[in-house]
Amino acid sequence: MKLKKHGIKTASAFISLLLLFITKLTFAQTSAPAASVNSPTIDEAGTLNTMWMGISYNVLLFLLICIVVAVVGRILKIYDLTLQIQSKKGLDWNRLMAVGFGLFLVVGMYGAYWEYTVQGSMILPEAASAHGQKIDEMFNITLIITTIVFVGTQIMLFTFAYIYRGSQLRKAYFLPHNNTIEKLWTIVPAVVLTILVVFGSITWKNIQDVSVKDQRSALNVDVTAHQFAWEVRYPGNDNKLGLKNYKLVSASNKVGVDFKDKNSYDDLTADEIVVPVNKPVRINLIAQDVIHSFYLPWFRVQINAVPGLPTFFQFTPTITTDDMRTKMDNQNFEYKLYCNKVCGGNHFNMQKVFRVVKEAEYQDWISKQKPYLNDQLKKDLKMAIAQPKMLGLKNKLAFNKL
Ligand SMILES: [Cu+2]
Repeated sequence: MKLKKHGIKTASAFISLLLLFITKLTFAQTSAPAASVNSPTIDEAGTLNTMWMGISYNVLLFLLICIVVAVVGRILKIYDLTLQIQSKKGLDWNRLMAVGFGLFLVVGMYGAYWEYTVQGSMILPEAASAHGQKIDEMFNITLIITTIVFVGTQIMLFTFAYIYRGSQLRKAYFLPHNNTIEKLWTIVPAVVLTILVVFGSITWKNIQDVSVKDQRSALNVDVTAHQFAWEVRYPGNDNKLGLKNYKLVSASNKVGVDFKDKNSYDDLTADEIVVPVNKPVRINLIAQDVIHSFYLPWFRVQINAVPGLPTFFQFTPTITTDDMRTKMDNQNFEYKLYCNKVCGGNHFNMQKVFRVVKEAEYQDWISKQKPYLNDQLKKDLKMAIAQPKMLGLKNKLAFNKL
Protein backbone atom coordinates (compact mmCIF):
# COMPACT_ATOMS: atom_id res chain seq x y z
CA MET A 1 0.00 0.00 0.00
CA LYS A 2 2.81 2.34 1.05
CA LEU A 3 4.76 1.38 -2.06
CA LYS A 4 1.78 2.11 -4.30
CA LYS A 5 1.29 5.53 -2.72
CA HIS A 6 4.96 6.33 -3.24
CA GLY A 7 4.78 5.21 -6.87
CA ILE A 8 1.80 7.47 -7.57
CA LYS A 9 3.59 10.44 -6.00
CA THR A 10 6.75 9.88 -8.10
CA ALA A 11 4.73 9.42 -11.28
CA SER A 12 2.68 12.61 -10.73
CA ALA A 13 5.84 14.65 -10.01
CA PHE A 14 7.43 13.21 -13.14
CA ILE A 15 4.37 14.05 -15.31
CA SER A 16 4.08 17.65 -14.00
CA LEU A 17 7.77 18.31 -14.64
CA LEU A 18 7.48 16.84 -18.10
CA LEU A 19 4.48 19.12 -18.81
CA LEU A 20 6.43 22.15 -17.60
CA PHE A 21 9.36 21.14 -19.78
CA ILE A 22 7.16 20.78 -22.90
CA THR A 23 5.41 24.14 -22.21
CA LYS A 24 8.80 25.87 -21.93
CA LEU A 25 10.01 24.36 -25.20
CA THR A 26 6.82 25.37 -27.06
CA PHE A 27 7.07 28.88 -25.61
CA ALA A 28 10.68 29.12 -26.78
CA GLN A 29 9.72 28.10 -30.32
CA THR A 30 6.87 30.65 -30.61
CA SER A 31 8.70 33.63 -29.13
CA ALA A 32 11.92 33.37 -31.14
CA PRO A 33 10.67 34.43 -34.62
CA ALA A 34 8.65 37.36 -33.15
CA ALA A 35 11.80 38.74 -31.47
CA SER A 36 13.92 38.57 -34.61
CA VAL A 37 11.29 40.31 -36.79
CA ASN A 38 10.66 43.18 -34.40
CA SER A 39 14.23 44.08 -33.58
CA PRO A 40 16.84 44.14 -36.31
CA THR A 41 19.45 45.51 -33.85
CA ILE A 42 20.61 43.92 -30.60
CA ASP A 43 17.62 42.53 -28.74
CA GLU A 44 18.83 42.59 -25.14
CA ALA A 45 15.53 41.33 -23.70
CA GLY A 46 15.55 38.48 -26.24
CA THR A 47 19.13 37.55 -25.35
CA LEU A 48 18.18 37.51 -21.68
CA ASN A 49 15.14 35.32 -22.40
CA THR A 50 17.28 32.90 -24.36
CA MET A 51 19.74 32.78 -21.46
CA TRP A 52 17.02 31.95 -18.93
CA MET A 53 15.52 29.49 -21.40
CA GLY A 54 18.88 27.74 -21.59
CA ILE A 55 19.23 27.65 -17.79
CA SER A 56 15.70 26.30 -17.20
CA TYR A 57 16.23 23.73 -19.97
CA ASN A 58 19.36 22.41 -18.28
CA VAL A 59 17.84 22.47 -14.78
CA LEU A 60 14.80 20.55 -16.03
CA LEU A 61 17.01 18.10 -17.90
CA PHE A 62 18.96 17.48 -14.70
CA LEU A 63 15.75 16.96 -12.70
CA LEU A 64 14.47 14.63 -15.41
CA ILE A 65 17.63 12.52 -15.21
CA CYS A 66 17.30 12.41 -11.37
CA ILE A 67 13.70 11.24 -11.67
CA VAL A 68 14.61 8.59 -14.24
CA VAL A 69 17.38 7.31 -11.93
CA ALA A 70 14.92 7.32 -8.96
CA VAL A 71 12.27 5.45 -10.99
CA VAL A 72 14.80 2.84 -12.17
CA GLY A 73 15.92 2.44 -8.51
CA ARG A 74 12.32 1.92 -7.41
CA ILE A 75 11.69 -0.66 -10.15
CA LEU A 76 14.82 -2.57 -9.11
CA LYS A 77 13.74 -2.44 -5.47
CA ILE A 78 10.31 -3.87 -6.36
CA TYR A 79 12.00 -6.57 -8.46
CA ASP A 80 14.28 -7.38 -5.51
CA LEU A 81 11.29 -7.66 -3.11
CA THR A 82 9.43 -9.89 -5.59
CA LEU A 83 12.43 -12.23 -5.74
CA GLN A 84 12.58 -12.37 -1.95
CA ILE A 85 8.85 -13.12 -1.66
CA GLN A 86 9.39 -16.06 -4.04
CA SER A 87 12.24 -17.22 -1.70
CA LYS A 88 14.79 -16.61 -4.46
CA LYS A 89 18.17 -14.93 -4.11
CA GLY A 90 17.72 -11.10 -4.11
CA LEU A 91 19.67 -8.59 -6.20
CA ASP A 92 23.39 -8.09 -5.56
CA TRP A 93 23.23 -4.38 -4.64
CA ASN A 94 27.00 -4.08 -4.20
CA ARG A 95 27.52 -5.27 -7.75
CA LEU A 96 24.80 -2.93 -9.02
CA MET A 97 26.43 0.02 -7.29
CA ALA A 98 29.85 -0.94 -8.70
CA VAL A 99 28.41 -1.08 -12.23
CA GLY A 100 26.80 2.34 -11.54
CA PHE A 101 30.26 3.70 -10.64
CA GLY A 102 31.64 2.30 -13.90
CA LEU A 103 28.84 3.95 -15.88
CA PHE A 104 29.43 7.24 -14.06
CA LEU A 105 33.12 7.08 -15.04
CA VAL A 106 32.27 6.59 -18.73
CA VAL A 107 29.62 9.36 -18.76
CA GLY A 108 31.84 11.71 -16.70
CA MET A 109 34.84 11.15 -18.99
CA TYR A 110 32.67 11.87 -22.01
CA GLY A 111 31.51 15.07 -20.22
CA ALA A 112 35.14 16.12 -19.70
CA TYR A 113 35.92 15.35 -23.37
CA TRP A 114 32.86 17.46 -24.38
CA GLU A 115 34.06 20.36 -22.20
CA TYR A 116 37.49 20.29 -23.83
CA THR A 117 36.28 20.02 -27.41
CA VAL A 118 33.03 22.04 -27.48
CA GLN A 119 33.63 24.66 -24.77
CA GLY A 120 37.40 24.54 -25.20
CA SER A 121 37.02 25.98 -28.70
CA MET A 122 35.37 29.07 -27.17
CA ILE A 123 38.53 30.27 -25.39
CA LEU A 124 40.54 33.15 -26.82
CA PRO A 125 42.29 32.48 -30.13
CA GLU A 126 46.06 32.71 -30.54
CA ALA A 127 47.76 35.55 -28.66
CA ALA A 128 48.42 38.69 -30.70
CA SER A 129 51.54 39.66 -28.75
CA ALA A 130 55.05 38.29 -28.32
CA HIS A 131 54.79 37.62 -24.56
CA GLY A 132 51.18 36.35 -24.96
CA GLN A 133 52.52 33.24 -26.67
CA LYS A 134 54.67 32.48 -23.62
CA ILE A 135 51.66 32.90 -21.31
CA ASP A 136 49.60 30.56 -23.51
CA GLU A 137 52.42 28.02 -23.48
CA MET A 138 52.39 28.06 -19.67
CA PHE A 139 48.61 27.74 -19.61
CA ASN A 140 48.73 24.76 -21.98
CA ILE A 141 51.48 22.95 -20.06
CA THR A 142 49.51 23.38 -16.79
CA LEU A 143 46.35 22.18 -18.53
CA ILE A 144 48.09 19.09 -19.96
CA ILE A 145 49.55 18.12 -16.55
CA THR A 146 46.27 18.67 -14.66
CA THR A 147 44.35 16.75 -17.36
CA ILE A 148 46.67 13.74 -17.05
CA VAL A 149 46.30 13.82 -13.23
CA PHE A 150 42.51 14.27 -13.50
CA VAL A 151 42.01 11.36 -15.93
CA GLY A 152 44.40 9.10 -13.96
CA THR A 153 42.83 9.76 -10.55
CA GLN A 154 39.24 9.44 -11.83
CA ILE A 155 39.96 6.11 -13.53
CA MET A 156 41.68 4.83 -10.39
CA LEU A 157 38.88 6.06 -8.10
CA PHE A 158 36.05 4.40 -9.99
CA THR A 159 37.99 1.27 -10.99
CA PHE A 160 38.97 0.66 -7.36
CA ALA A 161 35.35 1.20 -6.30
CA TYR A 162 34.39 -1.51 -8.80
CA ILE A 163 37.16 -4.03 -8.04
CA TYR A 164 36.93 -3.69 -4.24
CA ARG A 165 33.15 -3.54 -4.00
CA GLY A 166 31.50 -5.09 -0.91
CA SER A 167 31.43 -8.88 -0.95
CA GLN A 168 30.51 -11.62 1.51
CA LEU A 169 33.49 -13.63 0.27
CA ARG A 170 36.26 -11.34 1.47
CA LYS A 171 37.24 -9.16 4.38
CA ALA A 172 38.31 -5.54 4.08
CA TYR A 173 42.08 -5.02 4.42
CA PHE A 174 43.02 -2.61 7.19
CA LEU A 175 45.74 -0.23 6.01
CA PRO A 176 46.44 2.37 8.72
CA HIS A 177 49.70 3.77 7.33
CA ASN A 178 52.12 3.37 4.45
CA ASN A 179 55.23 5.50 4.27
CA THR A 180 55.99 4.73 0.61
CA ILE A 181 52.55 5.90 -0.54
CA GLU A 182 52.75 9.00 1.68
CA LYS A 183 56.16 9.90 0.22
CA LEU A 184 54.93 9.32 -3.32
CA TRP A 185 51.85 11.52 -3.07
CA THR A 186 53.78 14.28 -1.31
CA ILE A 187 56.98 14.35 -3.36
CA VAL A 188 55.50 13.92 -6.87
CA PRO A 189 53.01 16.86 -6.64
CA ALA A 190 55.64 18.99 -4.84
CA VAL A 191 58.16 18.44 -7.65
CA VAL A 192 55.58 19.08 -10.40
CA LEU A 193 54.28 22.25 -8.69
CA THR A 194 57.82 23.52 -8.07
CA ILE A 195 58.66 23.09 -11.76
CA LEU A 196 55.47 24.97 -12.72
CA VAL A 197 56.14 27.81 -10.25
CA VAL A 198 59.80 28.20 -11.31
CA PHE A 199 58.82 28.11 -14.98
CA GLY A 200 56.10 30.73 -14.24
CA SER A 201 58.51 32.98 -12.35
CA ILE A 202 61.05 32.90 -15.19
CA THR A 203 58.34 33.73 -17.74
CA TRP A 204 57.02 36.56 -15.51
CA LYS A 205 60.54 37.95 -15.10
CA ASN A 206 61.13 37.89 -18.87
CA ILE A 207 57.87 39.77 -19.45
CA GLN A 208 58.28 42.34 -16.66
CA ASP A 209 62.00 43.06 -16.66
CA VAL A 210 62.32 45.42 -19.60
CA SER A 211 65.68 47.16 -19.76
CA VAL A 212 65.78 50.98 -19.55
CA LYS A 213 67.18 51.04 -23.10
CA ASP A 214 64.20 49.01 -24.39
CA GLN A 215 61.79 51.20 -22.42
CA ARG A 216 63.27 54.31 -24.04
CA SER A 217 62.96 52.89 -27.55
CA ALA A 218 59.32 51.85 -27.05
CA LEU A 219 56.39 53.96 -28.19
CA ASN A 220 55.04 55.73 -25.11
CA VAL A 221 51.27 55.94 -24.75
CA ASP A 222 49.71 57.62 -21.75
CA VAL A 223 46.37 56.22 -20.60
CA THR A 224 44.39 57.84 -17.79
CA ALA A 225 41.39 55.94 -16.41
CA HIS A 226 38.41 57.54 -14.77
CA GLN A 227 34.75 56.69 -14.29
CA PHE A 228 33.90 55.69 -17.04
CA ALA A 229 36.35 56.33 -19.85
CA TRP A 230 39.98 56.08 -20.92
CA GLU A 231 41.83 59.29 -21.86
CA VAL A 232 44.63 58.66 -24.33
CA ARG A 233 47.68 60.86 -24.88
CA TYR A 234 50.50 60.33 -27.35
CA PRO A 235 53.92 61.99 -27.19
CA GLY A 236 54.84 64.16 -30.15
CA ASN A 237 57.98 63.68 -32.25
CA ASP A 238 60.19 63.60 -29.13
CA ASN A 239 58.45 60.36 -27.93
CA LYS A 240 58.42 61.98 -24.47
CA LEU A 241 55.18 62.53 -22.63
CA GLY A 242 54.83 65.70 -20.64
CA LEU A 243 54.48 65.41 -16.86
CA LYS A 244 51.10 65.37 -15.22
CA ASN A 245 49.85 66.88 -11.98
CA TYR A 246 46.45 65.96 -10.67
CA LYS A 247 46.04 69.48 -9.25
CA LEU A 248 45.98 70.85 -12.79
CA VAL A 249 42.96 68.79 -13.88
CA SER A 250 40.24 71.01 -15.34
CA ALA A 251 37.49 70.87 -17.97
CA SER A 252 39.97 71.64 -20.76
CA ASN A 253 42.98 69.88 -19.18
CA LYS A 254 41.31 66.53 -18.51
CA VAL A 255 44.36 64.61 -17.37
CA GLY A 256 46.20 67.53 -15.75
CA VAL A 257 49.15 67.92 -18.11
CA ASP A 258 51.80 70.23 -16.72
CA PHE A 259 52.85 72.74 -19.36
CA LYS A 260 55.85 73.86 -17.36
CA ASP A 261 57.38 70.69 -18.78
CA LYS A 262 58.26 71.49 -22.38
CA ASN A 263 57.88 67.83 -23.40
CA SER A 264 54.13 68.33 -23.12
CA TYR A 265 53.87 71.00 -25.85
CA ASP A 266 53.68 68.51 -28.71
CA ASP A 267 51.58 65.85 -26.90
CA LEU A 268 48.56 64.62 -28.83
CA THR A 269 45.12 63.33 -27.84
CA ALA A 270 43.40 60.43 -29.54
CA ASP A 271 39.99 58.77 -29.44
CA GLU A 272 41.40 55.30 -30.01
CA ILE A 273 44.69 53.60 -29.32
CA VAL A 274 46.60 52.84 -32.50
CA VAL A 275 50.00 51.17 -32.41
CA PRO A 276 52.38 49.86 -35.08
CA VAL A 277 52.83 46.09 -35.37
CA ASN A 278 56.03 44.39 -34.16
CA LYS A 279 57.15 47.51 -32.28
CA PRO A 280 57.30 47.59 -28.48
CA VAL A 281 54.68 49.82 -26.91
CA ARG A 282 54.83 51.09 -23.34
CA ILE A 283 51.45 51.88 -21.80
CA ASN A 284 51.75 54.37 -18.91
CA LEU A 285 48.78 54.15 -16.62
CA ILE A 286 47.13 56.02 -13.81
CA ALA A 287 43.58 56.44 -12.49
CA GLN A 288 41.86 59.59 -11.32
CA ASP A 289 39.19 58.17 -9.02
CA VAL A 290 39.02 54.45 -8.22
CA ILE A 291 41.10 51.47 -9.30
CA HIS A 292 40.49 50.47 -12.92
CA SER A 293 42.16 47.73 -14.89
CA PHE A 294 43.68 48.03 -18.36
CA TYR A 295 42.67 44.78 -20.02
CA LEU A 296 43.54 43.66 -23.56
CA PRO A 297 42.55 39.97 -23.63
CA TRP A 298 43.82 39.38 -27.20
CA PHE A 299 47.31 40.50 -26.15
CA ARG A 300 47.18 38.76 -22.74
CA VAL A 301 47.68 42.15 -21.10
CA GLN A 302 46.12 43.23 -17.85
CA ILE A 303 47.42 45.80 -15.41
CA ASN A 304 45.73 47.94 -12.81
CA ALA A 305 45.34 51.69 -13.16
CA VAL A 306 45.66 53.00 -9.61
CA PRO A 307 44.97 56.54 -8.33
CA GLY A 308 48.24 58.18 -7.26
CA LEU A 309 50.43 55.27 -8.33
CA PRO A 310 51.76 55.27 -11.90
CA THR A 311 52.06 51.79 -13.42
CA PHE A 312 53.22 50.68 -16.84
CA PHE A 313 53.29 47.63 -19.05
CA GLN A 314 55.43 47.10 -22.12
CA PHE A 315 54.59 44.59 -24.82
CA THR A 316 54.91 43.99 -28.55
CA PRO A 317 51.78 43.39 -30.66
CA THR A 318 52.48 40.84 -33.41
CA ILE A 319 49.24 40.59 -35.39
CA THR A 320 47.60 43.57 -37.07
CA THR A 321 43.85 44.15 -36.79
CA ASP A 322 43.54 43.42 -40.53
CA ASP A 323 45.40 40.11 -40.24
CA MET A 324 43.25 39.11 -37.24
CA ARG A 325 40.11 39.96 -39.28
CA THR A 326 41.31 37.57 -42.00
CA LYS A 327 42.22 34.88 -39.46
CA MET A 328 38.81 35.14 -37.81
CA ASP A 329 36.95 35.61 -41.09
CA ASN A 330 35.21 38.65 -39.60
CA GLN A 331 35.71 41.98 -41.36
CA ASN A 332 34.14 43.93 -38.45
CA PHE A 333 36.53 42.60 -35.83
CA GLU A 334 38.29 45.11 -33.58
CA TYR A 335 40.68 44.55 -30.68
CA LYS A 336 39.12 46.20 -27.66
CA LEU A 337 40.47 47.66 -24.46
CA TYR A 338 38.23 46.83 -21.51
CA CYS A 339 38.19 47.83 -17.86
CA ASN A 340 38.56 44.67 -15.82
CA LYS A 341 37.74 46.07 -12.37
CA VAL A 342 34.15 46.53 -11.35
CA CYS A 343 34.64 50.28 -10.96
CA GLY A 344 31.04 51.50 -10.80
CA GLY A 345 27.66 51.57 -12.51
CA ASN A 346 28.90 52.16 -16.05
CA HIS A 347 31.93 49.87 -15.78
CA PHE A 348 30.66 47.64 -18.61
CA ASN A 349 30.84 50.60 -20.97
CA MET A 350 34.49 51.42 -20.31
CA GLN A 351 35.81 50.21 -23.65
CA LYS A 352 38.04 51.60 -26.35
CA VAL A 353 39.11 50.39 -29.77
CA PHE A 354 42.75 49.27 -29.87
CA ARG A 355 44.08 49.08 -33.43
CA VAL A 356 47.30 47.42 -34.54
CA VAL A 357 48.44 48.63 -37.95
CA LYS A 358 51.47 48.62 -40.23
CA GLU A 359 54.15 51.27 -39.57
CA ALA A 360 53.19 53.46 -42.57
CA GLU A 361 49.53 53.42 -41.58
CA TYR A 362 50.50 54.35 -38.02
CA GLN A 363 52.58 57.33 -39.22
CA ASP A 364 49.66 58.49 -41.33
CA TRP A 365 47.25 58.14 -38.39
CA ILE A 366 49.49 59.88 -35.83
CA SER A 367 50.01 62.84 -38.20
CA LYS A 368 46.25 63.44 -38.12
CA GLN A 369 45.84 63.49 -34.31
CA LYS A 370 44.98 66.73 -32.56
CA PRO A 371 47.38 68.49 -30.17
CA TYR A 372 46.52 68.18 -26.49
CA LEU A 373 47.31 71.87 -26.10
CA ASN A 374 44.27 73.13 -28.01
CA ASP A 375 43.00 76.71 -28.30
CA GLN A 376 40.65 76.44 -25.34
CA LEU A 377 43.42 75.13 -23.13
CA LYS A 378 45.80 77.87 -24.27
CA LYS A 379 43.16 80.40 -23.31
CA ASP A 380 42.59 78.77 -19.93
CA LEU A 381 46.31 78.57 -19.26
CA LYS A 382 46.70 82.30 -19.71
CA MET A 383 44.10 82.68 -16.98
CA ALA A 384 45.95 80.24 -14.82
CA ILE A 385 49.29 81.95 -15.38
CA ALA A 386 47.78 85.02 -13.74
CA GLN A 387 47.40 82.89 -10.60
CA PRO A 388 50.84 81.28 -10.26
CA LYS A 389 49.96 79.38 -7.04
CA MET A 390 47.58 77.19 -9.02
CA LEU A 391 50.47 75.80 -11.04
CA GLY A 392 52.57 74.57 -8.16
CA LEU A 393 54.85 71.67 -9.07
CA LYS A 394 54.28 69.71 -5.88
CA ASN A 395 52.90 66.17 -6.10
CA LYS A 396 54.14 65.82 -9.63
CA LEU A 397 53.53 62.38 -11.16
CA ALA A 398 56.73 61.68 -13.04
CA PHE A 399 55.93 59.34 -15.89
CA ASN A 400 58.79 59.98 -18.11
CA LYS A 401 61.84 60.21 -15.90
CA LEU A 402 63.80 57.67 -17.90
CU1 LIG B 1 36.90 51.01 -14.80
